[in-house]
Amino acid sequence: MKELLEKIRAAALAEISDAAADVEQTRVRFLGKKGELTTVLRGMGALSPEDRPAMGQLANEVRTAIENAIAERMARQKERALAHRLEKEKLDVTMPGTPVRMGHQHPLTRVRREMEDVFIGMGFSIAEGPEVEYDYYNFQALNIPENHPARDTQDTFYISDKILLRSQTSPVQVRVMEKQKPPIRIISPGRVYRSDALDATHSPLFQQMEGLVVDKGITMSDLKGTLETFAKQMFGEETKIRFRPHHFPFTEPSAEVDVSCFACGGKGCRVCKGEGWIEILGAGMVHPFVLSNCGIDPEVYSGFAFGMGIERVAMKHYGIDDIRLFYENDERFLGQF
Ligand code: 2NM
Repeated sequence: MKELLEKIRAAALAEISDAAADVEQTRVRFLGKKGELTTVLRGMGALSPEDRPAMGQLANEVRTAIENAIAERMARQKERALAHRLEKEKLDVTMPGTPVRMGHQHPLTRVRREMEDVFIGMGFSIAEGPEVEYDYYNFQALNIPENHPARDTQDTFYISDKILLRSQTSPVQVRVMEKQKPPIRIISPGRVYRSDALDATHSPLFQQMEGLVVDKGITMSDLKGTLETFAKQMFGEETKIRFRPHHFPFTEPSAEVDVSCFACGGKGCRVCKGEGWIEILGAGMVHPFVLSNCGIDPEVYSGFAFGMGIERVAMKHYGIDDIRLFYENDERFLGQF
């Protein structure tokens, strides 16, 4: 029996140190219920009482040796598996990242926000309204009845007889005047529509920013001061403004407003086409009819209004000579801003 136990020990240890062998199978083969060592231990009862203690001790030694060898091998296996995993999952946190292509604001958005900031600085709030409008708000309330010639210069897209795409953002201001008692101090930036053929300076969709101030005692000098402050902040402290008489149905008196060319300072250059001045605005004192159409008493209140195209400001600002570039979404163009 001694030889048998030693043989079992040698066989088991050999198998455990064989890297190709499965230790679980080894454990079952020697220590399992029907394992070789277990079978020998079961046979102990047949030994004489004198031999039993020594054999029992040896058998226990063999068992412990096999168990320890298995435990050691399993621990080594676990260690190796961990080392392998760590190697595989190695992460160099100092490696430079994959560059992310960042987008940026559209040049028109940038210019619009810049314009908004100047007016917000003067105490204006931003008002918005629907792009699909009633004929009433877009024309009639603004003193442009049916068959008025201004309907031709502001020809737009009709949804029905009474509903159209707004040709200006003034309907927003009419809506504000209807709802809000003066003092009113708002700008209304947004998209407007005209059925113009697309060319370098015309687009059937463009953006406007209009402004409106209504209160007691508002005069033309408030209008001039406001626009001069805007022009200086937007185009530079040296900028001058110039009013030329004009006609709009919704203002009286009305004016077209030029700013001195910020490219040449007024001497005349390519940007201002040799004029020294650039036309960017229309403005005037809100017509008394418009005020009363909106429920504001023109005997008590007066107001000024102005409007300008955002594309035009952006084109002059960046030296862009074709409005279509803003709407073609060509990255070669947009990427330059
Ligand atoms: C312009 C030029 C002049 C204007 C008028 C009004 C309103 F609603 F108060 F009557 N809003 N905007 C106005 C005046 C717009 O755009 C060239």
